[in-house]
Amino acid sequence: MQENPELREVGGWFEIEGTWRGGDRYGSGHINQTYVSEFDRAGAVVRYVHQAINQEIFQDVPGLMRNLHRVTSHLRTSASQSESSGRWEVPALVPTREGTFWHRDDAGVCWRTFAFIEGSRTYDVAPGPDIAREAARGFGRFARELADLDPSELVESIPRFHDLEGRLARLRGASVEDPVGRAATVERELEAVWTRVEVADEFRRLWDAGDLPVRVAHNDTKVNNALIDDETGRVVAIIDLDTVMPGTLLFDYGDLVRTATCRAAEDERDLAAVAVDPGLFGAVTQGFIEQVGSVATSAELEHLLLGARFMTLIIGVRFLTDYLEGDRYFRTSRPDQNLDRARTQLALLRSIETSAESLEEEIWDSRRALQGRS
Ligand code: ADP
Ligand code: GN1
Ligand code: MG
Repeated sequence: MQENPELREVGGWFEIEGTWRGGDRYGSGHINQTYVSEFDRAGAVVRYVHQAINQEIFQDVPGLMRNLHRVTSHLRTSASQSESSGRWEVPALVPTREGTFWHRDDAGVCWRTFAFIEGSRTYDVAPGPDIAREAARGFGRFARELADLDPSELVESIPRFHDLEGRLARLRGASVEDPVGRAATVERELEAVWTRVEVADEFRRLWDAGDLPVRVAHNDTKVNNALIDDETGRVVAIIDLDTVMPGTLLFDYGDLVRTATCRAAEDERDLAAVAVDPGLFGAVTQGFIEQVGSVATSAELEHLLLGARFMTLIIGVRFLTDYLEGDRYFRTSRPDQNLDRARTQLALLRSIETSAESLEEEIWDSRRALQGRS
C-alpha cells in the first residue's frame, strides 16, 4: 500500500491516532470514491475508510451527514439492547479534528472517515444461498431496528429517489432529446420499458390508498452493501447509508431480490445467464421475512413481489437513461456498460414475471413458517 500519498493529508483531518503508512482505492461502489488507509499504532496496523462524497448526487452534505449520524446513533442503541449475541457492528464515523463529521478540502470536496470493519467482505454476486440469506437477514434486521425511528426526522438525501413515474418521464425525455445520439440503438429496450409502466400504476394505487407505511428505509440494499464475516459467513454490518431516508419496505426487499437472487453480474452480457435463481430467492425471502416479520404489515408482506418488479424496473430505467445521457451518473469502466446493466435488469424483470407464481408461493411459505414459529 504505497499509492495515493495525498491520502496522508486526508487522514490528518480526522481524529486518528498513529502514523499513516499508505492507502489505496477500494471497493466497487458506483457513486462515491472510496479509499482505505493504514495507520501504524504502537506496532499494530489499524485501517480506516475515507470517502469523497459525490456532491453532484448528494447536494445537501450537511443534511446527509446529519441523517447518517441520526441513523447510526439509533442503530447503536438498538444493538446494545438486542439479546442476540453474534457479531453485529454499526458503521462508526470518525470525527474530524474540528469535532465535525466531514471535512471540506480546498477544492471543495467533502470527505468523511469510518472505522474499517475488519474480518469481513462484500460480494457483488451472492455465491450461494447462505450468503444471500445472511445479506437479507442483515437488511431485514436493519429495517426492524429502525422501525421506531420517525422517518420525518431524516431529510431526503436524494429527492424523489424512487419515484418511478419521475424516472420514466426522464427516460422519455432522454430518448426524445437523444443528447449523445444513442437512442436508435435502444429501441427494443425502450419498448420493453413502455410495456411495463403498469408497475408504476400498481405501486401508485397502493401508495395513494395509504396501504404502505412510510418507513426509514435503506433504499440501496444491494447485496454488496452487506458486510459478511470472513470466518462465520454471518452478516456483520450494513453499510452505504447515504440513502437511508423515508421509503417503503418494498424498496428494500425489492433491491435485495434484484441483486442477491441472480447468479449473473449486474453488467453480464450473456443474457441467457440472467434469471432469478429459485434457491437464492428462497434464501433471501426467508432471511428477510424472518427479520421483519414482527414489524411488517400484512399489506407490505402481500406486495413484496411488486417491490422486486418495481426496483428491477426502476434501476433498469436509470441505467438506460444514463446510457442515453452519456454515462454521467453511474461510474463505468468500459463502453456500453450502462447499456449492458440496463439489459440485465430488463432480462431479470422478465424472469421475475415468468416465475411470479412460484415466487409468490415461496413468499407465502416464508410467511407461514414465521407464523408457525410464533
Ligand atoms: P458506494 O456508495 O460507492 O457504493 P460504499 O459506502 O458502499 O460506497 O463503500 C464502497 C465499498 O467500501 C464497500 O462495498 C465496502 O467494500 C467498503 N467499505 C465501506 N465502508 C466500510 C467499512 N466501514 N468497513 C469495511 N469496508 C467498508
Ligand atoms: C448505486 O452506491 P451503490 O453502488 O451501492 C446507486 C443505487 C443503484 C445501484 C445500482 C446513490 O448504488 O441507487 O441501485 O448503484 N446509488 C445511488 O447498482 O444512486
Ligand atoms: Mg455501496
